[in-house]
Amino acid sequence: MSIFVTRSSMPDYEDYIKEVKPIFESHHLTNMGPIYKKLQHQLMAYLGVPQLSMFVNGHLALETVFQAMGLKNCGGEVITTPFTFVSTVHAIVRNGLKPVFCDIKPDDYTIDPEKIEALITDKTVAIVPVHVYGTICDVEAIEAIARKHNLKVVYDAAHAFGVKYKGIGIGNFGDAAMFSFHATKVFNTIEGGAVSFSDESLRRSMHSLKNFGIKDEECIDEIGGNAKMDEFRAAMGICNLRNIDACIAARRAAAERYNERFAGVKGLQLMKTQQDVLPNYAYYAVVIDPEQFGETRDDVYERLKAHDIYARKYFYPAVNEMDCYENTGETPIAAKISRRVLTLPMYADLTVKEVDQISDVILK
Ligand code: T4K
Repeated sequence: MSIFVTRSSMPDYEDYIKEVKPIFESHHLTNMGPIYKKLQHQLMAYLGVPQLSMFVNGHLALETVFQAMGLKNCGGEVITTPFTFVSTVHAIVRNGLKPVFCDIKPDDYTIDPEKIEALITDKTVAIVPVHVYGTICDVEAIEAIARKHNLKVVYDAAHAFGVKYKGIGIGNFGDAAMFSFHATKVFNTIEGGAVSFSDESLRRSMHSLKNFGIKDEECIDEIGGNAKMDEFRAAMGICNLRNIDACIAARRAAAERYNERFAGVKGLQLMKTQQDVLPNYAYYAVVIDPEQFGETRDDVYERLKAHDIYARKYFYPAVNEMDCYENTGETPIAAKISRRVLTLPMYADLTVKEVDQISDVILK
């Protein structure tokens, strides 16, 4: 049977049917109904965040934050990483903001805070770091820079559901953090996403901008769109949240098995274990040095494919090498990592036997 890079976690069928039954009785399908509110409160407790606004997907959640902060079309520059899924940068650009690419650290692939300050100009309005693969950014160094230069920080925490730093939910760092609840994520609502934040003024805007800017029946005071999470997706979230700890524990077992199998293998750089971090094992990435390993990343990708195993090149090309952002910014480390990285299958249902099967193909 084919093994893909990931496989959506599914709730028990009966559990989901039970959860959606009230929708059939109430006919209340969307527009922040009771199931939306129930999930919102459960997630605020699970993530340990004071405010959470839920969206139809993570991308629109991120896009909306910039507008809610008053940054849309302000002519500002936003410092971000090119080593991410393209959504991060699209969200910036679709707000009329200019992305300025900062290089990443070679050991954990997150934005390098030591390189941020040199990119700050009088037009810089925000920093958008990404907790790539669930590996957290240097949140303390980033906060110090942001405070010194009076910049907003919006984390793309699409991969970081449930991650904690020093016991604090990762959504509490920065001015806002976006989580993705896409089918391929640690926690899914089929499609979905959310933004956590603490500023009360942001709450009203986040709420209204995803609902056409409607304040009340007769007052529309912002130019919003439509990006609300509906009741069926919220029900999926409620069911999946019941199993989340078991899902993360199963991912952990798979990650530990990969680590065991790859320990000491020359030319394979494994993911860094971070101090004071409760991880979520969202992705399992290896960086392949072709000289030491004897094969390129693409060779390994093809060999796995020949065995019906579909690893992915997340994230290649680096965003500033994509056709639509062509050659913007000097980011040699991101360029190098993106050419060498391979994300291996990782999901809650992945068995140790399958991890061994994948590892055998890579190691032979
Ligand atoms: N920021 C970052 C850093 C992100 O990684 C993402 C999304 C976002 C922002 C935006 O968040 P969202 O708006 O998506 O909430 C996938 C996902 O579509 C995307 O959510 C994700 N990042 C990105 C890294 O990966 P594809 O095009 O690579 O996915 P696809 O369809 O090839 O699926 C990969 C594998 O997953 C399949 O081979 C099988 C499995 N799968 C897929 C689907 C769609 C399932 O098991 N069930 C499914 O329903 O983009």
